[in-house]
Amino acid sequence: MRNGEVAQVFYDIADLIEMTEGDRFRPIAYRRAAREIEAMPEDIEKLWRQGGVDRLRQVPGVGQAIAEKIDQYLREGKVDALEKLQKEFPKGLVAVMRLRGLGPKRASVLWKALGITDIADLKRAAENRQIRRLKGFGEKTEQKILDAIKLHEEGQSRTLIAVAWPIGEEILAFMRDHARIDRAAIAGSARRMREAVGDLDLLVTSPEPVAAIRVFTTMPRVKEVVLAGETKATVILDSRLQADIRVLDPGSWGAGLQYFTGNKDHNIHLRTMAQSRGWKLDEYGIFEGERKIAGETEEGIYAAFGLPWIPPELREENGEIEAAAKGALPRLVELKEIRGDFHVHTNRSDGVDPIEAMVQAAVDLGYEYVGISDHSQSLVVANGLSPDALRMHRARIRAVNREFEGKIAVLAGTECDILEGGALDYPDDVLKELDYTVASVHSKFTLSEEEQTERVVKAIQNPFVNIYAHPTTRLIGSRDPIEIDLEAVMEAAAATGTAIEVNAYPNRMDLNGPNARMAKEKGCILAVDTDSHAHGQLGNMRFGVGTARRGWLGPEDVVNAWPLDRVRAFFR
Ligand code: DGT
Ligand code: CA
Ligand code: CA
Ligand code: ZN
Repeated sequence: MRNGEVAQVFYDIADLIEMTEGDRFRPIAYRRAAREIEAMPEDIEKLWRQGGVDRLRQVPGVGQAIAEKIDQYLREGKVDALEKLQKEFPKGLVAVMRLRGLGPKRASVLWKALGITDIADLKRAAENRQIRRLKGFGEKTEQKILDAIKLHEEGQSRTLIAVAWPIGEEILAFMRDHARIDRAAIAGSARRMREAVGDLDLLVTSPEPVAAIRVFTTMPRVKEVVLAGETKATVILDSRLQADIRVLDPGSWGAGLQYFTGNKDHNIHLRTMAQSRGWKLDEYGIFEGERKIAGETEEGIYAAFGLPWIPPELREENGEIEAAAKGALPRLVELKEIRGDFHVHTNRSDGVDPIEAMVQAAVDLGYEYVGISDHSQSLVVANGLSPDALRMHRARIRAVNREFEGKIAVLAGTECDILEGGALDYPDDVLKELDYTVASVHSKFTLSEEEQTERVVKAIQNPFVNIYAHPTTRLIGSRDPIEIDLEAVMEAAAATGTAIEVNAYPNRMDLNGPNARMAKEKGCILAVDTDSHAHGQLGNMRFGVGTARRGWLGPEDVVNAWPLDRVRAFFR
């Protein structure tokens, strides 16, 4: 299926149009079509063969102009409009434009004045102090550019969990199909559900280790074999992600799983405990002299120390071993306890799918309820709704709710922008007609900490606001958190019965685990939401739950683990 390839053409066109500083709505239209093509289950090439341009035009978001470009791409493997744009701008300049604080205008100045065509050029120029000499840039901007490059490089060196985890599962499924594999698991930071991972650590047991390693190093996705031994190997995949594998002896499965899950500090703590008992702990087991005390199961490793099994998400050396020793580990929320999702966009604002498709995806996940929260009017780039449009949308949501009666409850909400001074983007009499309101910041990211905190606290104090979403607005690898006093925000939320969000959109993961734990300690209730913009994204809930678990949250702490009547009472 070539849907991904075709979608990429339109993502590229959208990026390059932004460089031209042309019509700001055209990139939105191209990206919408790209997301639609990416998400659709049918093979776009097949549709095209069946019915040509006319059939393509039936794809949501695809009009005549886009359909003709798809047609050309599938016939000739190229699109004139894209080639024309690519002639106008060097390819690497798009990445420069995307750096924090740059944008199309400045990227274009850097290119024209200094011949900068990619991030490597930019870094060199900044280090050689060439940028400060440009009109309108200065020394401070030069430093900011270096900071932005650093943030970008960090983002590049780690892979989002929502990307890495499915690749890990795919590899293990491939191994099971092509080698004799008894047990298999994803370990490392992915098992601990870190929001981004440095590499994938995979563990298997097999009666034929050498054959298993050969299957691993010759998988279709492998771009480079870094190391291939008899029981371990390291490869680089086509996505540039590194994957390590170890074939363990069945008698050491638990010890290996524990060791390679980490994190390192957690392991060092356990090893110190072993030493003080006169034992040795390594990836093969716990040993007293020659005698093996434990190793076959992970539970057995912890039990040898008199500890209950510690969930991987807690293994960060943040007091989990002490809590386990006291019998005070929290009972963590589980994915199967999640009953709904409150942050869901449809094609009425910047999502790709109609309400029905989003609701059906929620039904397929076994949810009891789902809330629709499209963007508010000020967020023009996301096609935010005017009050009248929101009223009509609400009526549509109510109709869909009736359609799905008996299967799921559909709540009508909004993701309402918090304006500069803390006012909301809709008046109260519009908000009061909804079942709930999600409020969030999408503008003025650079306010001082004081102003930003005041703004958000004021919004949280609005009685109609039920959830404060993606609280720090950070984007992993591209935008730092806003400067905000999170403790003050959490105190305001706890005092007003406003939930704080753990947003599971892959590059947000906001709040993260430690901040979610702080929110709980401040007395807040949390909402774990996916911020889905396509039906397939509702499944990112598992990573949101992983993050909630990293925050030591139990089902009582998570509003969408509660039954609907209790949710309604909380929202009221
Ligand atoms: P990452 O890949 O940077 O996201 O983080 P991890 O935690 O997956 O780290 P990685 O891949 O280097 O190693 C996987 C696990 O193996 C790690 O969490 C703990 C264990 N490990 C690796 N090196 C050492 C070590 O030198 N000592 C100990 N005790 N454990 C180690
Ligand atoms: Ca790793
Ligand atoms: Ca590793
Ligand atoms: Zn949103």
